[in-house]
Amino acid sequence: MNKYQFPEGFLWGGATAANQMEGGFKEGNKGLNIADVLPGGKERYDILLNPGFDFEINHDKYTYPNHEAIDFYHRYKEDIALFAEMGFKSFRMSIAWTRIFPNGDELEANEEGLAFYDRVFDELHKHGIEPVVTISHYEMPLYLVKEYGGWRNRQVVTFFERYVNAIFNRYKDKVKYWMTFNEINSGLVMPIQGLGFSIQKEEDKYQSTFQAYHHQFVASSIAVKKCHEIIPDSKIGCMILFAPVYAFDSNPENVLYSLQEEQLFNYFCGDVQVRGEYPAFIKRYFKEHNIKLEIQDGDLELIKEGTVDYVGFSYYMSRTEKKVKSPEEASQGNIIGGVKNPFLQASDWGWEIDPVGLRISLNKLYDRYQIPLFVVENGLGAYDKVEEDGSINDDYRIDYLREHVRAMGEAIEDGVELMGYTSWGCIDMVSMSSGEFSKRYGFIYVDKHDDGSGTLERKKKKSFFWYKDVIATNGEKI
Ligand code: BGP
Repeated sequence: MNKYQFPEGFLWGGATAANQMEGGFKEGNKGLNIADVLPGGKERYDILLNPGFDFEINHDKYTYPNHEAIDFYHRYKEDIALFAEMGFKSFRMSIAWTRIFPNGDELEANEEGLAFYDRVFDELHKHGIEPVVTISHYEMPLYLVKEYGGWRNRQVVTFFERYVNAIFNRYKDKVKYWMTFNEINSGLVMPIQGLGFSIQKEEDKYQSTFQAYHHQFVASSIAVKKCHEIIPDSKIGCMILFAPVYAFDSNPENVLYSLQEEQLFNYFCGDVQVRGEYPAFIKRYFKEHNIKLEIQDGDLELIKEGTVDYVGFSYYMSRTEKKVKSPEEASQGNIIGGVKNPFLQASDWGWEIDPVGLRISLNKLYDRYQIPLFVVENGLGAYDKVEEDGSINDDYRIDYLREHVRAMGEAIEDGVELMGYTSWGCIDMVSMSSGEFSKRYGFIYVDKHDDGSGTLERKKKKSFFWYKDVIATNGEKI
């Protein structure tokens, strides 16, 4: 068995998002955000993928698991101590924009929100853990969604600039690793979370989507430039949902279709954020979909100047494509679609498990961009069982993670420059796509259930001890 050589200083750790773990949804003057109005359970998935959501809370019909989540807001010390016990070198988290600017368009930042993250960063540093912070992780202020139409509206760029100014200035001595928008390309299929709006009936979805993207690219470049100015020793990356696209077979039509899907979904946003310009292939797409971007003077220069230092990406699955497919062939749970891959097994939620796909992704991304990569999400959502003696024997999760760590080791051998690995959901929390607690990813079990019951007590799973060894040996013992 190969022993892998992970670089010295490799950022092993875990990843989370404020809206899925903090709870305290109205504490410390926090305003409501998109995640606060998304219901728990299977309905959430339909809402995310279909047009016409009204962004209202309806307690008669739904539950809202993100409101309390796993209460990291009050329990962060205990949780960070557990991460430290596993030996985390880094911890990926996000700042909830609405803790800092409750509505989003205020002129002054909310001191209570700023102070909360000071406490969290201080606690991480006390344990020698480097924070890796996502600036916007599916938690746009609800007020900006309702009053301004989300990222469709150019004014939001100004509000975002105010937000990044506030956090860069406040945390310049505490946070050196940043990322702009979580899974920025996901807005192509889930505009609610990524772009802050739901497509309306009469709306031209292509025009709105890509105009909103243009605003986000401008905002991302502003953030990158400001980050470099205010925190010169920082690194700021983009964050892409990467699912490599395979052609179902060698029919050239299917190969071409897969290439086009890969360009649009996997590369479009990264090309703008890493290379600093709109890629050639998108011009034809814009023409065919009658998309005419409003670009202000100076935007393209700004995009050219504000390119990222590294590519952060999430990796859960690959995607297999065919130009013409019947409903029976469709993959069951893959968010981005595609057809079933006969060589792969799927998770309980239908996500196809493909560790080799991670090695392929790392090679593809590095070949294309030649800047450092960072796997900032990867993991297995599964049902866990607490045994009578209190143990949780999640060997399936260990198997999954081991194969993905191997794939990274191989990619490093292939020559890929990889900064770190923060596996998703290092502690159980609310699922993004289904709003369930029962879709668990953690090394740490949280006693909280889909019906809202549970003590919130934390327990170490078997994978906790496995990951501790992986980190202690810098990936040699997996
Ligand atoms: C990514 C998101 C995360 C997340 C993860 C797992 O797409 O960035 O927020 O939760 O996927 O997805 P889920 O929670 O739906 O299983």
